[in-house]
Amino acid sequence: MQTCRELGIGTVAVYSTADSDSLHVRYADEAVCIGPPLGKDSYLNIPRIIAAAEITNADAIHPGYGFLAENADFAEVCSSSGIKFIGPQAEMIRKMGDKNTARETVIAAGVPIVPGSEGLISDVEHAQDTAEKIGYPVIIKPTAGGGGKGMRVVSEPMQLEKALATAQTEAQQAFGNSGVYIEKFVDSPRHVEIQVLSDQHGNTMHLGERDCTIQRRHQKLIEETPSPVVDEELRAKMGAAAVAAAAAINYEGAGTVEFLLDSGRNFYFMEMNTRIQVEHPVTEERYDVDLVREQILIATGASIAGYTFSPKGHSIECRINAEDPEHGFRPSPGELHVFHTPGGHGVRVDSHGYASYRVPPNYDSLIAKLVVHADTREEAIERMLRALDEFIVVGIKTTIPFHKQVLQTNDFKSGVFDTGFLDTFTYRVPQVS
Ligand code: MV4
Repeated sequence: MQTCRELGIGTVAVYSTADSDSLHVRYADEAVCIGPPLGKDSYLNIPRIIAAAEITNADAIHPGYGFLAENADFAEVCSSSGIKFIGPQAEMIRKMGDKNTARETVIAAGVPIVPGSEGLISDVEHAQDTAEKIGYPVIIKPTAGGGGKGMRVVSEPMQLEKALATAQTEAQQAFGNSGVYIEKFVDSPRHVEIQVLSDQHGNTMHLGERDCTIQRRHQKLIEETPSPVVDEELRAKMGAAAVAAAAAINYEGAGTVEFLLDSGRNFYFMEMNTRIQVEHPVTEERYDVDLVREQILIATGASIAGYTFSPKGHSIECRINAEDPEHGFRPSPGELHVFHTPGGHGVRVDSHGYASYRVPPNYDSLIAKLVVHADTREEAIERMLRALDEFIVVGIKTTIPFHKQVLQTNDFKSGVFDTGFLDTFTYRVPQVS
């Protein structure tokens, strides 16, 4: 909506009754309540959202990064209702949404993938043959999953039959699709993803990587660009692979191609996210670009041919969640009695919060993205620590003190760590807050 205001485009917010006091509702030119808190009654209710667009005469819908952002049926309904879905066409979402299809699609485009099954696993014998051929440990993944949901690591043949049955049952329950595939398990990888932009005229480009290795239970907590372990040569290779993956489906819009990077700096395609992501601001800061503006321009048919970027410096994002790091990151909803956000040179805060706002218990716990930009990684870490100190939230627990501790560890400062980082990190209750 900030971008729309700059472009002179009017905005309509949709909201559930749990979000009537959220800042996005106040910021919009118009707002339409689409129902009660449960997703199926509001934010996941396609007819209600289309109705809100129709009564307000909306030309387009920006799906954000939650709920229906990667829902092919929604993109299709928008299109058949004469509303531009700001993002890719339904078929593109479908091709990447089914992870086994995505794998087969990118293999054909020459993108490196982890050795694994050819197609979905048909039966136990197929699973055994595949695992013998690629070697243990292996990982079973649901084809309808993504983001780590429902994955199972199998370290020896004895466990395979049972793990397969459990994975298939869980996949059926969680996604309504029991299809699974098998990959060689990559030990202690880093999560490095490439930002891509594709226009409607067949042009695709990449805007470098984001390193999202610091995660807890598949929830990213800290993201940065550039990755401390990616050099110009590797960036060019990963960038070309990401562009090939997007081009293979004739992609449109902003997308992210996710890779695992192993300790030998080999990279493997994992999945493609066909939406703008939470962590896109780190790319915006280093590349000096408004990615949402690019999404909107691409949706109107603008060309990206001739775009060049001069990436500069280092950017880090810390996700400020309404969670209690002292108690296993349990949700901590409630009123923000004080909400003082940091500022100054190189500091950006994206948030729907304000003093007296009540964080509802219904949705994701992200309340702010704290993003810094500086010339070097060392200076970005110092700036982030300064900004975290300035960020005052009274009323609920947040991840702010957790971030302060992570950023001061020698492992984080060295830049050399893997996705197991938080398994060995112990949060200590601060003596003075
Ligand atoms: C893997 C893997 C190891 N080997 N695939 C998790 C998110 C999903 N997109 C892919 N994931 C993984 N896939 C193979 N063949 C390990 C993970 C993984 C992981 C990846 C990135 C960041 C954190 C992670 C935590 C656990 C597992």
